[in-house]
Formats: sequence, structure tokens, C-alpha cells
Amino acid sequence: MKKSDVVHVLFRSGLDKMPPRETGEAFAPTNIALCKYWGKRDAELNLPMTSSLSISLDQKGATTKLSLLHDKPHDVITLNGKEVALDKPFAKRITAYLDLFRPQKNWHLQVDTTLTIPVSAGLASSASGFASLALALNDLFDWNCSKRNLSILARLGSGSATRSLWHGFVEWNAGVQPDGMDSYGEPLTVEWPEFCIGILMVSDREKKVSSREAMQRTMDSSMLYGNWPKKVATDLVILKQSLKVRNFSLLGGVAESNALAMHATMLSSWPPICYFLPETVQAMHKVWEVRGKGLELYFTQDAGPNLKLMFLEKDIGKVKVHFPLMEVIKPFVLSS
Ligand code: 2P0
Repeated sequence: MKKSDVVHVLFRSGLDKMPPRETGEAFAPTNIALCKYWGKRDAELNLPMTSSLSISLDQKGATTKLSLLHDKPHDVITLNGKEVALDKPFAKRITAYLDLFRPQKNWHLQVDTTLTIPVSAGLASSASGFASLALALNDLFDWNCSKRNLSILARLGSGSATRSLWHGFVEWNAGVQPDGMDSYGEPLTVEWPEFCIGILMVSDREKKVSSREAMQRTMDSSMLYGNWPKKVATDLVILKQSLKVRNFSLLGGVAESNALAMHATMLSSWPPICYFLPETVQAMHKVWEVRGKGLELYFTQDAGPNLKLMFLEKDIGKVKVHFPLMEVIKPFVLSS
């Protein structure tokens, strides 16, 4: 099944209608997975092998502004105010995504994306990027889509975008259907105002191996990958239970172990995939050392060298002593 088939299932007819307005705009937060999405059952539709669970990062994310272009034979894409050449992977992914929704072949948009996070540094910029693009298209065309369907549409751009339609904790159900109509995000009804994330930047250089490529290589070559779905199934149950009873130690431990297990599958791939820099490992050891002395501090790591620390609000001061450069995000204390 192709992406365009899914779009036609969702919209039936009606995709040939011109938008009622000239512009559309939306913000979506990025999200950090506590139980990771790693591996696809369908690479075309970004359907995952397993379910996953994330926390959205409030004001850290992407704003996408769309404007109709009346005098250009192509789209114009900007990122943080700079025009991106249309042959660059970033622009290609966006124009290919817009192809799914063009009412006429010769119909083009200006897409201005502004990120409050570094691009391609393992901070899920594609998650907030595609979620905000799907929301901005919904605004431009006045589709009145449900969040569930927007989550499905965002997934067609990038898997992790499925979870970026909501604030707070979000679960992405893997689903079993070949068309992915049962593979969407759902917010959990858990508010945890004391829950903090600390972004620990080790490097903001663009990564050499994309998550997309890394996932595929892991599935193709890692002898550990066969155990990954079992690990996720167990971790998801414990994570949801820990959220229900607000057991932070349990949550932190499972999230950290889940991230390390994901990286173990990558390290056992061939050619190996290693997103650790020396500073990443150094920071991990520091976390383990201070945790050994009684501080409730855990980390998670995505497809990049940066760590995301997890701790409770009461410990901000103590964590800052050890990691003075981290940026603290309180996902439930909304800034706007
Ligand atoms: C996650 N990551 O759950 C995992 C953990 C990175 C490590 O989802 O190919 O950019 O666009 O579906 O969503 C990053 O992968 O990949 C990711 P595509 P995506 O957050």
C-alpha cells in the first residue's frame, strides 16, 4: 500500500478542493520516547514493529507556516529563515509529502519551518516538523480532521511524528492493519507536574546515519533485534503502571534500560551503528555515579549523542550541580 492510498482512504474524495484561505500555521512539540520506536513493519507507511510511549516537550518543537504561491513553478522551503535547496533531503521529504495533498499538479506552497531544537541531533526534529506540517495543512485546507487522523497523516511523514500531536505522555499503538488505520497516537490522562527533563547537549552536529537508515540496518543485521519486541512489551506494561502510581524510580529505570537495549541492537548491527560520543559515555557514568549516591536521576538517549535526563522538580538544584549546562524542561508546566 502506498501513502497516497492511505490519504485517499482518509479523505475519500475532496482532495481536489482548493484551500479556502491563503495561509495555514501550526506548532507541534517534539517528543522524547521513554519506550522507543525502533524498526518498521512497513517502511512506506512508517508502521512500527512495536508500540511506543513518549513525553512531549512543551515549547520545544516546530512551527510551520504555509502560504500559497501563485507565481512559482515549484515549492519554496525555508528552515529557520534560510531557504533550503530543493535537492536537499530535508526539502525532498517535505515536497514529497506535499505531493500527497496537491489539489492540482501545478500548485505550490511556501513552507516556513522554525525549530526551537537543533536539526538532526537526535532531538526528534522530524517528529515536531511533520506533526506541525500536518496540523498546518489541516488549518490551510480547513479539513477539520480529528487528532487521531492527523496523527496518522503525520506518521506518513515520519514515524515519531505520530506522537507529537499532543502534550504530555502519549502512547503510539503499533496496530496490526496493513493500511495502518489502527496505528496512531493517544494521549495518556496522566499529569505529572513534578516530572522534569534535562536536555544535555553533547554535540549539535548533524548525524552521519539517519534514524531511518539505522532502523533498517538494525532489522537486517542485528542478532539482538529478535528480542526487541519482547523487551518493549514488558517495558510498556511497567511504564504505564509506574505512571499510574507515580513511581518515578521505576519509570526512570525502565526508560533508561529501554534506551540502552535499543542502542545494544544498533551496536550489534553490521556495519555497527554507534551514536555514543566519548562525552555521552562520560555523562552516563556520571549519572550512574550520582544515582549510586542516592540522587533519583536517569537518562534516555535517541539516535544521536545527546542525553535527556529525567528527574523530579525537587531535585533540579542537585542535578544542576553535576550538569550545570543542561536545559530544564517541565513538560506539564506549559509556558504559553
Ligand atoms: C523514538 N527514534 O521512538 C525513536 C528512538 C529515534 C530513537 O523515532 O523513518 O525520525 O521518519 O519513521 O521517526 C526517530 O525515527 O524515523 C525515532 P522515520 P524517525 O523516538
